[in-house]
Amino acid sequence: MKGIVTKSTGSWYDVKTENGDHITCRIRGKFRIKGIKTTNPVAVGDQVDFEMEPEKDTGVITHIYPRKNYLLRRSINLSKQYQILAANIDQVFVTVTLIQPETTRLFIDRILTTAEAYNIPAVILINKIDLLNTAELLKQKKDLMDAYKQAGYPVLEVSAKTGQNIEQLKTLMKDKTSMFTGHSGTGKSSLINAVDPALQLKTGEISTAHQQGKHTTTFAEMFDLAFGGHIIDTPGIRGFGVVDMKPEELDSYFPDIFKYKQDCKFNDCKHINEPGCAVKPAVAAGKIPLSRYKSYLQILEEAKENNSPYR
Ligand SMILES: Nc1nc2c(ncn2[C@@H]2O[C@H](COP(=O)(O)OP(=O)(O)O)[C@@H](O)[C@H]2O)c(=O)[nH]1
Ligand SMILES: [Mg+2]
Ligand SMILES: [Zn+2]
Repeated sequence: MKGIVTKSTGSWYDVKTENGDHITCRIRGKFRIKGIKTTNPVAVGDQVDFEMEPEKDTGVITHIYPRKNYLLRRSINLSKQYQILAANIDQVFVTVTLIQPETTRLFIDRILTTAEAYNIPAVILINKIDLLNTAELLKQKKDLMDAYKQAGYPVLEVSAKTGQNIEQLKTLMKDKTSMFTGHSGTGKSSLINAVDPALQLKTGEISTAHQQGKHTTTFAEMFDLAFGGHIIDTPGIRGFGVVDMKPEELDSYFPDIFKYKQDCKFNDCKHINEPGCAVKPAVAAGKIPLSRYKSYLQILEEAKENNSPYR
């Protein structure tokens, strides 16, 4: 039988069948991903085959279908091993706010490069637009929207509080598997509740920093959306996976910068001060948002120092 993994505890997996039944399954034998060591062979979002165990109501996973993408995080104790957080993600919503709290461009760009590295399409959600009541804040919102649209990302302004554009958000989410990421307090849980009130996620929790600091073993969980589609929640997990960025590949995770690379004189151009660079003139001409280029330089420095905050 075929199904999709909706929850994992490390040893047991909840598998939802095509007709909607949930079967508790375990795995038999070894599954490996080429090139990386993982502590969990099966993750939420995996498409699997399973067989029922004789005279039991539990199953055994016998096959994992190839993943179109997956998110990793470093394993809790074993530094060279990874945990697969989730697989087969259609899109990640990067929830940003201009105030309460302020989300920086650098933070957004870190998530976007990570999403690019994992091959997960990203959408920028500007939440709490009901709070933008001054000309200055409205201008900041416009600048943000313009920059990311120019960089090639879909941008939607919303308010979980007033319900503004929540229907558009539902349209984007319909029949897809989505994740939400962004600073604590930006309204991720509120937005998920706004699109599907049946989910009733807790909002306004003070902070999960304590929990995160302890590296508690948390697993992702997948929920059905009443209007069609799924949401993957990763409670207590900070950030959005890990990537070891290599300086020479970083520009490939900035699609707006990468577009110009073919015109750089040197094919290993890092777009800092090299002669014949096509990226810097494009920034100067306003074809690449300056904030994106600044983020690129900052993340490049970190990648060079090999102390990337993605770790
Ligand atoms: N004014 C306003 N407040 C919001 C909005 N969305 C969420 N909030 C509030 O922001 C706080 C954090 O929301 P929450 O959903 O818990 O954020 P999360 O940490 O990203 O899941 C809560 O007090 C929410 O009521 C919004 O669109 N407008
Ligand atoms: Mg939350
Ligand atoms: Zn260049």
